[in-house]
Amino acid sequence: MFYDRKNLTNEELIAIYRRLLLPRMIEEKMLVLLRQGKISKWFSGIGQEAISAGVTMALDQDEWMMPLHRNLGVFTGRNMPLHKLFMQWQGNKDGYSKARERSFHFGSREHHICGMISHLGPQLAIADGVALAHKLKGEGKVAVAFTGDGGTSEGDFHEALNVAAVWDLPVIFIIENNGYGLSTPVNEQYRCSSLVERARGYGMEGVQIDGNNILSVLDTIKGVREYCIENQKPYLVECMTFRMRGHEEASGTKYVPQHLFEEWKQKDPVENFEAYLAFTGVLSRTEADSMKAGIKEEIERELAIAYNASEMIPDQAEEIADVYAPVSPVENLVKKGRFAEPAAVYPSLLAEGTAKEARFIDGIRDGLYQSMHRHENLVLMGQDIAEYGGAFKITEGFMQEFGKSRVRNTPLCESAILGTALGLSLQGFKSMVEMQFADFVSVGLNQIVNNLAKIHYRWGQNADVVVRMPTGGGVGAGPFHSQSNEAWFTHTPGLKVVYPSTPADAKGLMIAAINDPNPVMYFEHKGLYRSISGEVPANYYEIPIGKARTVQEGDDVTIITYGAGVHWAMDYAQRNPSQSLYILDLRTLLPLDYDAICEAVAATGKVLVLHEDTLTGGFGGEIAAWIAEQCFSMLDAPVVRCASLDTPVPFNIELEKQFLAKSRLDAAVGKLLKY
Ligand SMILES: Cc1ncc(C[n+]2csc(CCOP(=O)(O)OP(=O)(O)O)c2C)c(N)n1
Repeated sequence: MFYDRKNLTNEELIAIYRRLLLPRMIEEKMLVLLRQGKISKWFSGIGQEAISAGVTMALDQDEWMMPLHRNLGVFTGRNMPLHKLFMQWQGNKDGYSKARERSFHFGSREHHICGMISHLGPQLAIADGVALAHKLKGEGKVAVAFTGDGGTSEGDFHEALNVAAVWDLPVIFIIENNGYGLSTPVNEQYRCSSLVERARGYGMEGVQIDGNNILSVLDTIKGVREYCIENQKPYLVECMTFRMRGHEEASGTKYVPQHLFEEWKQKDPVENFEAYLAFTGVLSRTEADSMKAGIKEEIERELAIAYNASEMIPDQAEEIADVYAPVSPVENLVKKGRFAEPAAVYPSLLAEGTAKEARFIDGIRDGLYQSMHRHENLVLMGQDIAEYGGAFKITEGFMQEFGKSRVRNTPLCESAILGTALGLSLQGFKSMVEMQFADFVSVGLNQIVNNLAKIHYRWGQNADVVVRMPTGGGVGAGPFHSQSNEAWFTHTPGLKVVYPSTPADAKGLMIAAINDPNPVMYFEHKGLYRSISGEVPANYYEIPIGKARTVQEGDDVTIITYGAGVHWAMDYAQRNPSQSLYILDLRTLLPLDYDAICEAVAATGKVLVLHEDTLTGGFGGEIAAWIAEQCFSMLDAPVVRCASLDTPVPFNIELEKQFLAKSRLDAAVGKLLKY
């Protein structure tokens, strides 16, 4: 192997060797512990260490890295205390994830490492978000994301590289091409002759290098980093390497021809560099041996600390509390009074004082608008939201006022933009991602339910992201522009789900959602945008997340509902003045206002749960179950659900009427009244 030391001093070369050697020696020890059953799983990077070690050394310590399961050298390169890493792998509470995550699936803000989720590809777009934050702040920094060759077949790879190219983001994408994705060889993964060829297709530069040569990796990444910062562009680096062990230790290597092991053994990154240092007289074999002895001792010492880690005593309250980031006291200030900040502080789009006839859409717009004034670090992202103002014109005029860097048209790639939002959050930004229609969230679902939702519980990082979800039917828009999909998210711990039904709530919940440091799914019923109006204060105020609203009190039947259902219930009450109805608007579905539900049940003892979503698995089932469990003694009748038909949403307006829960509301209330 040819090494070009350029102007590296002997001391620097020795330091590089130590960086390369340390992960190798830790791994060798871990493999022993694995056999002894002291750790449960191990993804080996033996043979690939030069990549992690070289890339990490080429960066500043405060530049974010998004490593994967074979990148131990990233973690050691950032000087993470070994005993804490060992505790992590042993599943001790004092590890980096409080024993909630395995192997390398964790991060550390202190070390600017963002942990992977098992799905691999989602790591890439997070780097886009971090790089966007650097760009917006005018900082000369890069973000780095890793992928294997297998991971390049994921849509997330394509989306992340495309966004980085289109937005001119300083991101270095590293492909570790080790010939296999688990057992599948690269010729069954892609048809291009080399993966770096793809760079040209995205409009970015790329280079293929020997990933086993530590000096090549270090020198290349140093140069690429300068290029990315100077030109404000991304760069693709394909590092050719080989995985000397199985995908993980239990899966074996039978599928790899023996001759490949023999060939790549000759290219071992550690042994070759050691030989080079000995040959050039930089570090003799004896000196190398004494360095190894020192590292061995350090590993044993740190392991001894890890073995002394405190015993796991599960604490349910702590587990539940850590699912969400605490809402900071500053954000709570505005909750003290509904109208805490006068409009003069944060300008409003509404008329001076209180707009009497603001539409639902005006409430959403004003909440967003004032939040843009309140939070200079708030970035809006979505398809066609800039010049065009969004499919429903919610952000019309925003780009002109707040600039294109904060009101961003995105390529058509929901997953990458949600990942970008998480990356922004790592850098202290807030973001709002607009789904053009709630239906399209399905192609970004993974980032929401696995990354944004779980990250705080997994390693304490919050995802300060609001996802706007224009939802619902009633206008003959067919199966893919009409769905009610809130139940996809209420089932996911870590998310908050809000669903306003009035213009004033739309504004106050938008402000609350943006102030909240957690991921909030903000459902807005499209049918309400321009069909309902009401009083909306021009002040900057929050409607607290998790608080329901009693629409009206009554004695005969309670209707618990949200969104369009609130208006169906009010319409029913108007048509049936002789009946005394209690109507509860939940406003937030996650977390639920159980006290308000209890009060509403107690008022009548007859409960109807109404929603536009389909019946089976709809959120109404959860509410009904909770009432049955907790309020049984208050009930005079079974809890009845009124929901839409268990079919996709049909296009024809008559079919859709039949589909919607509204068409069965009268019968459902009638059924309850008979008890
Ligand atoms: C979305 C998804 N599908 C499947 C898997 C299972 N899986 C884990 S690693 C892996 C192979 C990854 O190959 P590559 O990206 O080349 O990385 P390597 O493991 O070779 O370093 C597979 C299929 C997964 N983790 N995520």
